[in-house]
This record gives sequence, structure tokens and C-alpha cells, in this order.
Amino acid sequence: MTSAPVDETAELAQLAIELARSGGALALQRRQAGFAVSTKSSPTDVVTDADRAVERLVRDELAARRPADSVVGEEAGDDGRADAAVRWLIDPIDGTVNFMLGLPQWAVSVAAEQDGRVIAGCVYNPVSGELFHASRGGGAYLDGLRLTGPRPVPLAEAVLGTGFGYDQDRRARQGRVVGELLGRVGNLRRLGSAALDLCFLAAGRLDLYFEGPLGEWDYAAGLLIAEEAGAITSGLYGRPAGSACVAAGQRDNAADFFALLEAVGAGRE
Ligand code: LIP
Repeated sequence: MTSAPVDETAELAQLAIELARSGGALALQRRQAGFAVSTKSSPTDVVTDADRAVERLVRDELAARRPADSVVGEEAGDDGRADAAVRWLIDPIDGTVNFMLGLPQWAVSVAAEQDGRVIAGCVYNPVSGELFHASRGGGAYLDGLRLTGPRPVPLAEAVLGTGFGYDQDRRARQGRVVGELLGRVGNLRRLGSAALDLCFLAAGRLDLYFEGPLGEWDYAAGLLIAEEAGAITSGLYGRPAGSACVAAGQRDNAADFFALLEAVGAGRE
């Protein structure tokens, strides 16, 4: 596996920031102007015409500036260009339910992948104005502040971030798993955006995180940001973090956390 030259990684990281910012500005404008809502896999799996408009904007910009690259987005899917050297992963609005309800916890997530590895990513919350970004080997940042990852706290004091799926039966199983965990960790937060949850872990606002399954667009940028901030990540059961499950903690508590998650059957709901 050859790593991208530093200058290309920096170029991709800068473009991810620009795309997230322009997508975020459009999303905020649509939020204020009004938007239509429809559903996808279930009555709770909502999508708005703002999601679609933001993804369209990002795709058009990439087609103009990086025509040889491949794009995968939550709403328009995979363009299937398997020969592309760089693949972009776009969640136009991560936390769509929060966006729809007016809860200020949603973000545009943009990641660039090369040789199957995410090397640049940006998660931008246009409501708070917070822009998280990272490049592989270059560190993770909130605006200009270097992020140093979660607190070194024991599980019993740790605040755990998680999320639940759109399928009712799966949500019930996930709830039972979380019920097993609550007596073993310090507290729980379900904030509604996997991308921002991972950024909050990177920023030390959460101590532990797990969720699964997830769309690769949900976690691609946030996982890079968390790893570049020093978080330890896993997909449990010997897997790397990925669509089946993303689990993350801090050097001193990650092994215990992952063992606890496996013991309660997390990531297998
Ligand atoms: C959401 C995730 C969230 C998860 C939701 C949903 P979306 O992404 O960010 O963590 O719990 O079920 O998948 O659908 O808002 O882009």
C-alpha cells in the first residue's frame, strides 16, 4: 500500500474542508427556507430535499475539480468507478432527524479515501460553526485547535456516545445491549450524528463511542478525526472499525471497553 504524497493529501484535506463548508452553508439556508421530508427504509429513516441538494452540490463540485475521482454518497449512492485512485465518501447531512426537528446537532461529512484508506476528512456543523478536520498522519483539529482525544478515565466514569438504527426490531436489540452497558459506564449520550459523536470523542467531549451498523459515509471522516486525535478504535471480534461496528476509546480504557462490548454482544444486534 503506497501512501499518498503529502502534497496530495494536503490538497484533498483542503478540498474536503471547502466542500463541507459550501455544503453546510446550503444546508443551513435550506433549513431556514424550508424543506420537504420523505422516508427511506422505515418511517424513522427520513431524508429531506436539503440532503439531496447538498449531496448534489458536493458531487457537482467534485466533478468539476476532481473528474477522475469516484464518489459515494448516502443519497445518490455509489458511482461505481472502481478504477478511480481517490474515492470520496459524502454524508450530506449526518443527523438528518436532528436537522428536521431543529436540534443543532447535525453536520456535513466529507472524506477522501485512497487505496481503501481514508486519508483526509472534514465534519462541519454549520449551526455551531465548528469545523473538525484531519489528514492521515497530520493530526486532527477543531478549527485551528489540535485535538488530543478522549479523557483517560476508567469505564465506570466514562461518558459513552452511541446511536441506534432505523429498524424497530434492531433498535430494541440495541436498547437491550445499551441497558447492559449502563451499569458499567459512567453515563450515556445519544446525540444523533455518528460523525459528530466521533469528533466529540476526538475533542474529549465523549470518552467512549460505539455504534453499528453504520453507513461508511456516516463514520468515514469522523473515524479519521478520532484516530488522528489518538483514539483507539476497533470493529470488535477481531475486525477493524467499519460498517459493522465502530468502537473507540482511550489508550488506558479501550481494551476493557472492547471486551465489555463483546461480552454483551454489541455490534451483532
Ligand atoms: C445517522 C447517524 C446516527 C445514527 C442514525 C443515522 P443519518 O445518520 O449519524 O448516529 O444513529 O441512525 O444513521 O441517517 O442522519 O445520515
